[in-house]
Amino acid sequence: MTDSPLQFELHTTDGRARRGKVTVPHGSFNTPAFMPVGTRATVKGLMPRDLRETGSEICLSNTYHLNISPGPKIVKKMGGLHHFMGWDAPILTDSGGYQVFSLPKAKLDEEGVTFKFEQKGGKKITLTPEKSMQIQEDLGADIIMAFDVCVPHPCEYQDAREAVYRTIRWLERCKEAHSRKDQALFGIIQGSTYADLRALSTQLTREIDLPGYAIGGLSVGEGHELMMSSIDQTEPGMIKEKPRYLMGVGYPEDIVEAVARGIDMFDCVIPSRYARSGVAFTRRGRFRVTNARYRSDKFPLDTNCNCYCCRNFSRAYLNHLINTNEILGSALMTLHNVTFYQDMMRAIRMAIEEGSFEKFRQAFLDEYLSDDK
Ligand code: PRF
Ligand code: ZN
Repeated sequence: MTDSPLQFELHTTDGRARRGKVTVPHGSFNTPAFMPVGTRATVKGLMPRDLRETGSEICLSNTYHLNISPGPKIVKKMGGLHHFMGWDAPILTDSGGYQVFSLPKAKLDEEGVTFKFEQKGGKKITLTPEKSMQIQEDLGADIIMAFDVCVPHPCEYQDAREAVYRTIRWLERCKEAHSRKDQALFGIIQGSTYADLRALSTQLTREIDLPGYAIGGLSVGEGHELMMSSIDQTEPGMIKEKPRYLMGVGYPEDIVEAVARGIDMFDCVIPSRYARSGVAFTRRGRFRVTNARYRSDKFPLDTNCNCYCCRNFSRAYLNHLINTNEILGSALMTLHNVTFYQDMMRAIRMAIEEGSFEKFRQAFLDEYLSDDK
């Protein structure tokens, strides 16, 4: 036994793809792993028992949103995030950095980020590395993220370079401020799409000893090819024995290609957000169930899927529910899409175990990206 809050076992590799297992205080999850996003301590539309049924072993929540409501002190008083939301398995919280940067009026300096919060009467809130650590300690997730600077795309070289150095200075402050021994702090690599900045950020980040590392700053509008080349400029410099997390990614094709490049963990709102607008993911690609052509379609969303939604309901019923804004429509669509993502992750893990990941990758992408639905 060690006193580290996180254990990573790398079971097998197949090319650059890795099959492993992460163990944290609230349990284990198999990697490559997909983490559904529960922004406000709920994956919208799913009860925790449903979320479990999708095959999800870990979920993500957000410091920024939980800081606004209900506030970290209330979550702490209610026994921590796991108890509060009724999810007893691993949880990761993001630091709030990324969410704050997408606000139009956020002001950034060396200390942190200040923004006006409209709903609280224009009250000013400042998030700093220390504040983010304090909030994340109160929330009590198993894995917490460093407070970083994520630049938009495209970004001037000098600005991206400054963000790399500031992210490192902030990471040092995060590590210094973080005191809970039962939480694993991950550092975040930045560097926009500049090869030398990615290499620099990777090197500077790995010099700070941490239980895991993330690739940030991608999936900000750069597109699939630039995302993949940026991973290629980052992954070779990352520590082999520790988990690698690609933040905010992505579409199924992004995930498969990133696994091929050595990524172990993913999170994204895509399956749940698309579900609520009536978009279903299947092995043959995605489709919009609200389309008139499904109005009397008796088939399930996906004939290959064994989720509660696909076992019991037709596309016609989902077409009706989503088109009339019934909340059950969102719930069933979300259940299906998250199940689809988790089935894909399981297939990925099995292929790596069997040494047939390359074959899986070709077959999956051929079918998924084919035009015939
Ligand atoms: N930093 C943090 N969270 C994130 C990102 C990042 O760069 C991304 C990248 N798009 C998603 N979530 N802290
Ligand atoms: Zn289904």
